[in-house]
Amino acid sequence: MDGVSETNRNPIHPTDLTMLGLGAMGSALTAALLDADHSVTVWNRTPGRDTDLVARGAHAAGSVREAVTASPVVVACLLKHDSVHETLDPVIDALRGRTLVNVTTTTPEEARELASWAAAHGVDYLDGAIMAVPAMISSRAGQIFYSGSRAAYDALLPIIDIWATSEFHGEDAGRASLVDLAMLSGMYQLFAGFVHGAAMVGSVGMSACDFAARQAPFLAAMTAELAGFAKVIDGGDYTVPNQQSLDFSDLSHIVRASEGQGVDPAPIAAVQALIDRQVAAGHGSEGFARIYESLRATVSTGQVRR
Ligand code: FVH
Repeated sequence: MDGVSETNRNPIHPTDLTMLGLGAMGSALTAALLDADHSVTVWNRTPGRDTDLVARGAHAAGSVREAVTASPVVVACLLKHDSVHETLDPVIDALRGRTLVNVTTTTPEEARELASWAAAHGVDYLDGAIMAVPAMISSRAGQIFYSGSRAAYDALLPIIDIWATSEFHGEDAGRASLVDLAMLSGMYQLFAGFVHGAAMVGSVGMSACDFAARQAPFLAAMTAELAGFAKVIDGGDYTVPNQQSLDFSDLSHIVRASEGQGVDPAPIAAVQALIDRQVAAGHGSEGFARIYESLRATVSTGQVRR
């Protein structure tokens, strides 16, 4: 016997997949599966969030255990790492021999923890990081990064690819989350940059909308620079020609302009601090991309590398 008890083997309504969590995202993922004629069992902590999905053909489970035993594949689309453990720890025995696809946002370490917890209980684990909002599900515009069990990814690709463009990032279960959060880091710093600028011009009565009308196309055009920075970073040589030097990238006038308007310069001051570190280390004539070394040094060794 493979440790899957009789009741777990003969669920009330065997289905292709089970969805745990019917929030905005879980509901969108379930609807997409139903539209693609997959059979889905659903469960949500708070009752009453499955009405529409059941009307569209989903099977409502009365408990987490019933939900888990209904399908060979269990998808967890809950709020955070704790909610995954709170929901699944009590029924981990029922998950044995099945595949858990966790698309709940977690940190890389949390994803790795879930992967080893799952492995310890004979559960195949695939971690997913959703780079899309619910409205983008079922479109190619959305992306979902996966890492962990390659076998699970390959076996499930025809199904999970219904949700968005899928990309596998390796057997390290934390990698998909790392790429996801790194991209979100860039997005939020861009948003913070816009809001800081809006505060600066807001101090003289320009509306954020007027500012956005100028800032959005400008920032969109500037994203073309990313590939150039990336090439320099990957090459590791910050002296290659045709770069804006760190010395020329002195942003202290922007910091003073912000302070002069009574606006907290925190977002731009953070960039200046990264520049200052490299200039102080004697790299002022090298390219702006060298601030990468400030960031990397802090993370990797704790020792500031000169
Ligand atoms: N919505 C989005 O745009 C983003 C896009 C990128 C990825 N995220 C992540 O997806 C996970 C689910 O997010 P969501 O948008 O569905 O979130 P909610 O609508 O707030 O629903 C949350 C569901 O989680 C259940 N839940 C919360 N805590 C617990 C718990 N302790 N035990 C069991 N279930 C829990 C909640 O149940 P209930 O409140 O209805 O009882 C919802 O089903 C998330 O990781 C995003 O970061 C979405």
